[in-house]
Amino acid sequence: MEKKQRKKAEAKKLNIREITTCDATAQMLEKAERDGVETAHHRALKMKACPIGAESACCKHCFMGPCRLNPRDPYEKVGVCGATIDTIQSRNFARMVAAGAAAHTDHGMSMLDLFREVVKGNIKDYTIKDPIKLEDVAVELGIDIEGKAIEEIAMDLYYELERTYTQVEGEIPFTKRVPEKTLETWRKHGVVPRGAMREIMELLHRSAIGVDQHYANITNQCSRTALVDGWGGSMIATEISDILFGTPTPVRAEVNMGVLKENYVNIIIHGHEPNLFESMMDSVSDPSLIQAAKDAGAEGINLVGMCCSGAEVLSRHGIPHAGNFSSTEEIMITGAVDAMAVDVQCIKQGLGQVAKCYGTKLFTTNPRCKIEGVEHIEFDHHHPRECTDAIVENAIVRFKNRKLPIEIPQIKNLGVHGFSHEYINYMLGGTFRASYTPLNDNIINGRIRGVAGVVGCTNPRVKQDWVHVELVKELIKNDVLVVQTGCSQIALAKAGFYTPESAYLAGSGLREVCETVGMPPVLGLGSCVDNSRILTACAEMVRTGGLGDSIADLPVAGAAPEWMSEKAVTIGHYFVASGVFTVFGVGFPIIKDTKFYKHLTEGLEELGFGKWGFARDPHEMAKMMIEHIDKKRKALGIDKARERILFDMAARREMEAA
Ligand code: SF4
Ligand code: MSK
Repeated sequence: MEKKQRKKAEAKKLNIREITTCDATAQMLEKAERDGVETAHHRALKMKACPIGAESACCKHCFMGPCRLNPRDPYEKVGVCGATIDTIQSRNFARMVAAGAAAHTDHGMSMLDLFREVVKGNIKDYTIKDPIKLEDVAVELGIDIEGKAIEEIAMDLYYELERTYTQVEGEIPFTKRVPEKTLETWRKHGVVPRGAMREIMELLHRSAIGVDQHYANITNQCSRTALVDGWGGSMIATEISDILFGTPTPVRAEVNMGVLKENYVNIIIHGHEPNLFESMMDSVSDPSLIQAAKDAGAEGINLVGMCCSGAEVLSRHGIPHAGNFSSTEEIMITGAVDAMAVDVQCIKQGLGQVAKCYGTKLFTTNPRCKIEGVEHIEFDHHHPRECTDAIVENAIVRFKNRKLPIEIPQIKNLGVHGFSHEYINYMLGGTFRASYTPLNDNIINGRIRGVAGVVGCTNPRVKQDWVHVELVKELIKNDVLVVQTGCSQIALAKAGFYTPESAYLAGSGLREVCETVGMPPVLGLGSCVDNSRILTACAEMVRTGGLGDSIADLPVAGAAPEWMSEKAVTIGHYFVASGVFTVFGVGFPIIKDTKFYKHLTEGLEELGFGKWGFARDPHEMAKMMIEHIDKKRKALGIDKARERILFDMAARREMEAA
């Protein structure tokens, strides 16, 4: 090989230790290199991000363009139609918010469809598992439940929640959960969502060529659309899933690739909608299918989750979880995955090629997500077992015909997951006086400095899990209680933060509270739609009292340190619009110091909302979040002089040795 070519090839070789802190993923990436298999990490290395797009300095909203502005001098020129950098950036942002909101609200719609069919008796495979939650939500939304049968209450609730989608005027039902002062701010600025279809439609309209050309006005409709996700689609997905499948309570469960079992038929479910997973749980427990697996030489069937539906059933049922978004191709490199079934969202098209390399049976199951070259077995919630049984049968055939060597990283991390809002209420207050009062009291007395939501994806553009873990370490060390969902929850679980014993990593105040209650300093709430649980918790903190009148008054902050999905942007914006300071890592498609940038990072806060922040470095992120929490404590008059504990190298080494 020519010297030049060799240099080029070496430059494209993965530096695995720079790519991930997940040892299991690293082991599989090494195997991928040996096997000549390509993953998203390889493609990210080869595919340099477009520098214009990375800063959102381009527009292709019409064919007079596409137009490119100069990210270094953003006011130097405008698009052919005259659009300024602020219009272009806010419209691009709007399109992301609309897409993310559509994803979560469509997911919520599926859950609502399922709920209606179960209540009507048209689906027998699922039932209402949590009638108490059903009644609680119905009462909260003003439904009269006196003397009514469960089915009648459920149908009333269905029609009430359906308004979240179809309503063209008025306010969506879950605004009843929003603290009064927060709602006042929304009303003042005209951002109370009317209905999901209307808001998403209007945002797509307004962000088209020649419509809304004022960045602040566009941002307003972004807020309205994002709020219909957080307090609408996502909240419905969470509440209906709890009612149908059970509200999570803490459960011990294992996470990481070591949950695969060499002598078992291994089946992975990856995606977002829990109905596929719930049905698969029935299929793998079916005695005839277990017998078929044994007849094929297996010891049994091993069901494992990945990504968000994995995080949801991990939290709800303690089903083992094999890894987050940046490990979904790598898991198949073990050779031990007999079948992987996917539904919607965060499903890489690259899975198809890796599955082919290792003979894994990969199936799409949802009519909204098919992949060219991948077999589709449609999941119909009226007959769910037809799909999931067929996947198990295929997995058994693959197990019987395994030819390639198996290499499963022997790493498993045991932890406690499943801290729903309801359980936090009970955990802190007990059965008869369930309440958030002890949490608020401990924030007021300073043992807990504040609460941070650390959520979101992993992204091959940054070292997998590292930013999540470093950020959380520094937050808890500074007495900030951390709540988590999605791929971030899995990152911390793999790093061992989900045991009550990990309280020793927390600052003395938070540690004391954790030890008293017996909880870890990092609480896992479930999937990314379960970020709605964080909104509910914020509303409850305001209602409990002592921490201000609106969500914007609370000493809380949020972060998505390794985000990649449009859904993450929508989540970020519904937290901001709800009053929370939210920091995004990786980088963000925006140019510093443009008017739109200043509006997101300063202007929104001046209007009574939260605000956006951006930082790549986890320690910088932690600093920004803690400063914000301290600012809120000061405004509430509960600040005591205290220093931020810097997490230096010595402290880090001490932890690593422990
Ligand atoms: Fe260019 Fe304006 Fe068309 Fe965008 S909408 S591509 S800025 S002409
Ligand atoms: S799965 S949206 S990578 S969290 Fe919800 Fe993970 Fe982000 Fe998908």
